[in-house]
Amino acid sequence: MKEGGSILRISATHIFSMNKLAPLFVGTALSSLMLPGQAADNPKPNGAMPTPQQVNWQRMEFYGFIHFGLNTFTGREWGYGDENPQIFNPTDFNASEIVETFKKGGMKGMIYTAKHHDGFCAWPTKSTEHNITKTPWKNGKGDVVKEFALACKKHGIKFGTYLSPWDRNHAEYGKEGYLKAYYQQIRELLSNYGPVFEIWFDGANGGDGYYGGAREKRNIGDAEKYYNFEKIVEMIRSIQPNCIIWGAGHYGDARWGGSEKGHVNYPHWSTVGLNGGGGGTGKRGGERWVPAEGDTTINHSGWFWHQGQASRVKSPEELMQVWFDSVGRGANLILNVAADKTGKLDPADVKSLMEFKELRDKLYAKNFALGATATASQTRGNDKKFSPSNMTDGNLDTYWAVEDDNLTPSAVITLPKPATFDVIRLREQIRLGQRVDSFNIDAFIKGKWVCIDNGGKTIGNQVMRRLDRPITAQKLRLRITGSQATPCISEFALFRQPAGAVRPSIFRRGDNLIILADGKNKILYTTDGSEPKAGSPVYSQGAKFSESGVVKARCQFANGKLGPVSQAKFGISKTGWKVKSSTSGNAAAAIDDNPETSWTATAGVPQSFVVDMGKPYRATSFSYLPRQDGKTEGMTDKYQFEVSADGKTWKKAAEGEFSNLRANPIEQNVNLKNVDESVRYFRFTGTNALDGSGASAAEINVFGTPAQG
Ligand code: FUL
Ligand code: CA
Repeated sequence: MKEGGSILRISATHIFSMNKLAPLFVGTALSSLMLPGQAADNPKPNGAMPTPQQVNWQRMEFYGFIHFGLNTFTGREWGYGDENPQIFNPTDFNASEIVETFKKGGMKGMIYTAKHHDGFCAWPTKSTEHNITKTPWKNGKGDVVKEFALACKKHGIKFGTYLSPWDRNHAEYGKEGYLKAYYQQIRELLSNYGPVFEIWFDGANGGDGYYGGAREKRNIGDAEKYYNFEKIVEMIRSIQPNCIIWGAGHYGDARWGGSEKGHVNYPHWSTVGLNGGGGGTGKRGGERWVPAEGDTTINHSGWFWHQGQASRVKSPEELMQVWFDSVGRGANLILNVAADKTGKLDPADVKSLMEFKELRDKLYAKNFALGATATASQTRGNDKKFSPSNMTDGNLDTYWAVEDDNLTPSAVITLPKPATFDVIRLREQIRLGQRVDSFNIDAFIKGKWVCIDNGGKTIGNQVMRRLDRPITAQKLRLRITGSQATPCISEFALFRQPAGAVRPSIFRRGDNLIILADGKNKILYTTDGSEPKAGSPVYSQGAKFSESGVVKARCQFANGKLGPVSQAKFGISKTGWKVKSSTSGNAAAAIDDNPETSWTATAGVPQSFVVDMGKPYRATSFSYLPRQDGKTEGMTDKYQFEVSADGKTWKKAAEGEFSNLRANPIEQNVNLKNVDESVRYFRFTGTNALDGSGASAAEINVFGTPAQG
């Protein structure tokens, strides 16, 4: 790829000379040259192309995910498969209410986890006993899938389903027998609940599980072969040809965005190669059209609902960043909002979802380029059908095109009146494939062209480019600087981001509490979990906070009004902590408050370290942050946590599995059991680690209160 600055210089001179020498490029002159009845052919499709179903799906942009099942009641992210269905008994589940909330949040559909890795089927399946009929909920007569499907129909959004291939409950998992059950589950879900817009085949296959009591590790080898996705896809097509198949190895219609943060990479391609998935970037010129979906949850605590997660909800501004990094790069975004044990969404999540919607509504309130007139360096066959004004007509089906051998055309749009904007959105006509490699945007400011974006790479389904600051102009120029085949551009739109809410950022260094806002307004804060209000303590530099708990803060503006609340959860301050011993590795790195440094033990498990917290606490929970450097070696996925008052006699306070670290290496919170006395020492042990290495930890936190007396 060329360096941005040189693209800028070359193209600027090119355009200047073009303006002087070639008055024919003016649009009105063009149309007067057109001969009646002259019609140019459509450009030939380029490489891999989407199916009509994929085009419709890519235009959905945004839909919801809901994780709700046995894990909701155990607090786990991955159930082992031995959970008793009797624990599933939501007291206030109302599918219609949930779907209505999703719809109000701007979601065009929702995907429900009909079966997660624990194997529990939330509908009365005939394929396994481990299902909803064995629960006390509605006396075993309920059907969560049906209720969601009906609610989606009622509220006019699309229904989709997640059906985990990995099944930690099924006795035959890994063998032929399981497949029969699994295919039946797919058939039931696609035959009995109306149209399913998307079916999700999760790629996680963790190995060990209950498996009908065997409690062992099962290796399925090549997942694509074992599940026989080729056959599965054939079956799905025969039942619901419009269903988008997510995952499914080489046979699916849509792919993972590459992280569970919802982000996809830029440049970004909807195409992938014959042999690879394509991950978050896709493959330029790839042979298959398999667009990406960015997936993430609205809450930092995970996919399922967890006790106390209200303090870990993502702010609307964080979600906006996710939006630009997924939808804004041409992928779809699926956002999870989990239901709790009562069957309701968490009010904190819902609040953020609605504020996120408000921010998007404000962003999209006006497309300043709509109805702009346009001229171009070339128009295909001088045919009006391919006019550059197709980019500003609000119709995604019409597009501007040039001759086949022209890979670097440019077009100028003139807005109805000058506008101030800071987001530029472009789209290619993806029905003809994805073509553009790079582009620049200029604005005509004070009598000359100024490049306002020289970093444009792919366009594809869509790209949203955010400017560092708003620009006011009436004339804009799009310069395509590289393309695989003649570009076909269907949209050139301009928006203005809503003014950002002043929401403080909260940190802690040692014992020092640091709360930053815009530097102009007063910051009110609390450390007891309550909402700061008029009269709450005013933050000033030097404030200390050494306990564990939730700090909340908001600005109070000159007119007395209160700004939006931000929050951060802290463990017990580690200033008085010391590593007492470790089996290997530098354990101090796991208690240095720095997520970028990690304790990494030498190969082999178990590996452990002991910390002296300096004084006794009533410890209630601890958290484990896996290594954050993008590597998975040594991530501790099975652990033990012991506590001691004197560093000599130990008591096990927790043990278990950290699930899903590979795809989603977020902080893991674990409640401690049997801890009613003072805890001064803890021992963290990694009993199993990913990828055959020794254990590791980027950070361990402990939550609790100083012991009394
Ligand atoms: C992952 C799963 O393992 C998680 O539990 C979750 O369902 C997420 C959407 O996909 O791979
Ligand atoms: Ca660290």
